[in-house]
Amino acid sequence: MSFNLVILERQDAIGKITLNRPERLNALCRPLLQELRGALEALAEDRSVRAVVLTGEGRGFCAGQDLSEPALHEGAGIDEEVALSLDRYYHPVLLAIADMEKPVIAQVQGVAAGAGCNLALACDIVVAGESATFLQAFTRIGLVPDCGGSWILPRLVGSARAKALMLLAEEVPASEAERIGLIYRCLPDGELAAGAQALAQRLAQGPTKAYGLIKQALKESGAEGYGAQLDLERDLQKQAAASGDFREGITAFAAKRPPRFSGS
Ligand code: LHQ
Repeated sequence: MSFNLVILERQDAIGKITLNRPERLNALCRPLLQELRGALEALAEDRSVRAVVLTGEGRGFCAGQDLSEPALHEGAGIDEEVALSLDRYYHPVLLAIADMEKPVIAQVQGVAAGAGCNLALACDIVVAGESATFLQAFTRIGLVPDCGGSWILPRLVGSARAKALMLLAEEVPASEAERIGLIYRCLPDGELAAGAQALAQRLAQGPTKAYGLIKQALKESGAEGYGAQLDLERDLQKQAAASGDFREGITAFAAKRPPRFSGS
């Protein structure tokens, strides 16, 4: 597989994947998600790689779903397209991270919004620069959290905070994210890359098998299972994507104006 929308690098025992659409704040389109899945699978299979870093090129980590993707603008069937995107393009990426038998570190600079926020939180350890922000952007466009958000957020920060984050869609600065346990560590911007690299180096020298087993144990600690929750999120997202408010949200975004939600 050749890579254009992600950069795949290997250095010693560390694999690094960089989302590479900086002009769109690394928004996630289907081709990018396919490459991301391919890169994750390549690193999963490479026994010489023992830790993985996921980051973004440019001033943002990832702005979530590419809201200009043609499939979201084709009118009838938009809900089906959203559900299909989750099933076919997002879930394989998230499961590749969850199933990866080595630690994955998210190195977050700038904004991590919507699916981009939950992509970062799906990683095993999240480190962020002090100017980074985490944003459950979904309700801003009339959608519900997907990409494992409803699974991971209550586990990280408790139900009260998780609900507020998801309902209010407010930006959480990295320092606050560290304080409430949303992420592992907030670092000075100038130390982010070196900090993530040092963590990866340490993990790459650690008990890789044990790390894989720890990930398995944590993954199976939920009552219904991660896959079932992803399926549930898909079904709910399909309903949200059929709403008038989603249509308004995406139209307002394109017109660069605040949305006027009607509750429809
Ligand atoms: C973008 C995006 C973007 C395209 C910035 N798309 N271009 C949904 C449906 C289907 C399946 C799966 O799951 C999902 C879940 C989701 O992810 S829904 C949530 C989608 N994401 C958002 O709603 C966030 C939208 N973006 C924003 O609110 C802002 O751009 C943030 C707060 C992220 C950053 O704001 P700024 O730092 O002020 O940057 P900007 O808005 O000026 O963006 C820079 C450029 O990137 C700009 O393009 P332009 O041509 O004007 O320079 C944006 O249009 C573009 N961009 N996000 N998601």
